[in-house]
Amino acid sequence: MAKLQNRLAKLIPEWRTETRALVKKNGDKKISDVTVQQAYGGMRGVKAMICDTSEVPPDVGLLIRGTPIGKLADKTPEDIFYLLCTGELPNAKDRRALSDELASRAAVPNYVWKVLEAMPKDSHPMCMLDTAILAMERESKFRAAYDKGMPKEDYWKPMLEDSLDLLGRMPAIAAGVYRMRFKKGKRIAPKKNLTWSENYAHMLGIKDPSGEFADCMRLYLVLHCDHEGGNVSAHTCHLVGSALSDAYYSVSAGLNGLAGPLHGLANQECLNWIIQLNKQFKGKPSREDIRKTAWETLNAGKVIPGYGHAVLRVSDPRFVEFRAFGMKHFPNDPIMKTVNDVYEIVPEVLKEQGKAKNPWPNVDAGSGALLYHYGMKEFSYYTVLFSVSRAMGMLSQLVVNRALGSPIERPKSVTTEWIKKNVK
Ligand code: HAX
Repeated sequence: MAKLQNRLAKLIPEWRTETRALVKKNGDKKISDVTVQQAYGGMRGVKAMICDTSEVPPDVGLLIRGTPIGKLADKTPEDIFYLLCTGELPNAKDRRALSDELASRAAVPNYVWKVLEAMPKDSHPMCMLDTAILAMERESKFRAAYDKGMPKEDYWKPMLEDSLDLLGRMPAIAAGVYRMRFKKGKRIAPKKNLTWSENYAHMLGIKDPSGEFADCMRLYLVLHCDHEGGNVSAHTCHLVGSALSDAYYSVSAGLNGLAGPLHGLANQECLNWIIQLNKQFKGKPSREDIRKTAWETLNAGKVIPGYGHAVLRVSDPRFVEFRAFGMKHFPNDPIMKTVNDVYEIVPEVLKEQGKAKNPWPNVDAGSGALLYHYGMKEFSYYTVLFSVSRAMGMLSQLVVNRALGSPIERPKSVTTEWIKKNVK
């Protein structure tokens, strides 16, 4: 094993040779057909892009470079970023080197705080995070090198530099957003010798005498890291990056997509749904109360947040891990209990209704309960935590795509008139 940069320098030529040969030999082979339903239906199931960092088999759930996410639940985010980028877990020395590397890049430029301070006080934390990332675009090493003129085969190098800079700074920015937006007092400086996730937990300033919250953050950042290439945030990031926009433009754009209620914002909405349920039934909703409330939500034309998925057709293994963590550490917490009961009832209700293709919980069904338990009660912040983790997936995908020389993405659209004329 070796330092991330050196390991990639060794692997990338091999990947290039392999993919070139694959395309040369099989370039005209078909991997997908597209139906009218798919063209109007959000391209579900259309195989039209490559993502090597992770995949989501519908009946299994997330695999990071082939390893089920459940088997990685005891790892650190540094392990995961190294794995996403290279396909290999680092040894202890290289994990530490990556931790140190990220820590050495953690200083946030002062103008970022000024930009955030100038924003309206009720700005959404996601808007603050995305604005902060975009504001730093002037620092892009990729853009600087591109402007100077660099050969295409070197694109991945400054992209990796930007990725490490951005990842290094994200915990401090995200924690700063938390403390500023929710009036938690002054920003907290990072500590030397803490890992990336430990420092994030530390800078948030949540009381954590046992270190359990820091462990919850580690798990949170590991589980949300990536979810193949076609989800809204990953695909947006990839699309923007394909125009050779740098990591700041691309990740900010991707996170704007994560901020949508059908995507990353669902965790905020999901916990809200659970809390309203508990409030309405004095902290102890019965199975019948849950069933009735689920039907009321559906009959009001709303979705039940945290359930259903565009790709998955099983309980999300990330939900399984969050639930296991909650049940291990605080099984009697009333919110956790309700999350658990909802898990037993809502899939039945969705099956009875018969619309959702997947009645099972997704990642957002339980994650908020953990944060709430540790005293982080600002729901609108939850997608920021998700973002810090998902940046690992987006950035590793950008690095790999630059390494493989992925072209600008430009699918063909057709008009409804074209469909009418051409489809019998
Ligand atoms: N509650 C009620 N109805 C649901 C539903 C849910 N949880 N999930 C799907 N449906 C409905 C859809 O709205 C759709 O209804 P219409 O035909 O009236 O439009 C129908 O079932 C078929 O949808 P689908 O094919 O099963 O699901 P989609 O691929 O279209 O959508 C979504 C996938 C995740 C957007 C959807 O399941 C949903 O809205 N879930 C609730 C929101 C949520 O939890 N989002 C987070 C997903 C995970 C994620 O990306 N996190 O970041």
